[in-house]
Amino acid sequence: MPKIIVSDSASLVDRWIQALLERRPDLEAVPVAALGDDEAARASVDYALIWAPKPGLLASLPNLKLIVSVGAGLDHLTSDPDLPRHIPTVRMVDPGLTQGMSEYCTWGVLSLHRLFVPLLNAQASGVWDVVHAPIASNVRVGVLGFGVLGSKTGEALQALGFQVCGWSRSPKQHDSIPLYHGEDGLREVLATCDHLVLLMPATPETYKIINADFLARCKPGVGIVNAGRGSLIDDAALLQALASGQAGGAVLDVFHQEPLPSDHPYWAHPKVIVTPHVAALTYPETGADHVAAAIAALEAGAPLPAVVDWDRGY
Ligand code: NDP
Ligand code: OXD
Repeated sequence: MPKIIVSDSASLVDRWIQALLERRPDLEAVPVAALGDDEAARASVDYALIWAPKPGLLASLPNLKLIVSVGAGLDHLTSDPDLPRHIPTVRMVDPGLTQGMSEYCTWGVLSLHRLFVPLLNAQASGVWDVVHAPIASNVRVGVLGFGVLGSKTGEALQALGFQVCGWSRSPKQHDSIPLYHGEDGLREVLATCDHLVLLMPATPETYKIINADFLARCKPGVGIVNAGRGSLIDDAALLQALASGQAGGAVLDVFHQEPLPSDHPYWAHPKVIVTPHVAALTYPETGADHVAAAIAALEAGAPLPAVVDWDRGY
C-alpha cells in the first residue's frame, strides 16, 4: 500500500488525511509526527504532502517519489538546506486558496481605492472627514505575477470595474486583460497603474524587486498590495516612498520576518494596513483533488500538474 506523510498546521492534518482517503482509499496516509524514526518506517514513505519539513526529513526518506507543497509558495520547503531537489515537487493549486487570494487582493485594492485607511484613521479621531474615491473605470490596477492566483485576482478586479493589466516573467495572453512581461512591459505597467498587486514568488530574481528605483518609476501616489512574499519589497524604500507621497498607501500581508517584529514601523504607520500572513489558506477539502491528481500523474508517468522548475525558482 503506497504511503503518504502529511504535515500542516495541527488542526488541518486530520482533515487532509480524511480528504485524501476519500479520493484514494488505497493509500496509507499518516501524520509526519506519527512516522517512526527507524529505517524501515522511513523507507516505507512514497509521497510527502508537506508544509515546513524539519530540515533533513525529506532527504532521509530513501524511497520518496513525490513532494507536494501544502502552499503555493515554496520558501517553507527551501528553508530546508537538504531539500532533495531531484525529487519531483509540485506546488499547491487549490480553488479554495485561489478564491481566498482573490478576495484578499480585491479587498486590499478596494481599501486603497476607497480611501478606507484615512477614513478609519478619521474615525479613530472622531473626525467627519468626507473623501471621495475616483470612479473605478478610471483606475488601473497592475497585477505583478500573473499566475494561478494573479490571473483570478485580475479577473475579479476587472469584474469590479477596474482597468486591469498583468505582468509576468514570460509572455502570456488573456482574453480580456492586457499582459506584459520583461523590462519594457514593466515600464508600461508602472507608468500607467494607480495600484499594484504583488503576487510573485520569492526567488533570487524577485528579491527586493520593489525598491527605490522601481517606486520612482511608478505613478505618484501608487498603492501597493503585497500578498506574495515579504522578500519582494525593500522596506526602507517603501517607507521612504510613503513618507514622500510617491506611494499613497500599502496593504501588506507578508514580511521579511514573520511574525512582523512589534517595533516595526509598518505596525503604526498611518498609510499601511498590516495583516498576519492570512491572505489565503489551502483547504484540505478543495486541495486534495490536486494532490490526488499529482499522485495519479506520477503513477501514470504523465506530466505533473504545477511542477516546480528549480532552475526558474518556482
Ligand atoms: P504561479 O507560479 O502560478 O505564478 C507566479 C507568477 O509570478 C507567474 O505569472 C510568474 O511568471 C510570475 N513571476 C515569477 N518570477 C517573476 C519575475 N522575476 N518577474 C515577473 N514575474 C515573475 O504562483 P501562484 O499564483 O500560485 O502563487 C504566487 C505566490 O503567492 C506564491 O509563490 C506565494 O509566494 C504567494 N502566496 C501567498 C499567500 C498568502 O497567504 N499571502 C498564499 C498563497 C500564495 P510566468 O507566468 O511567466 O511564470
Ligand atoms: C502559501 C502561503 O504559499 O500560504 O500557500 O503563503
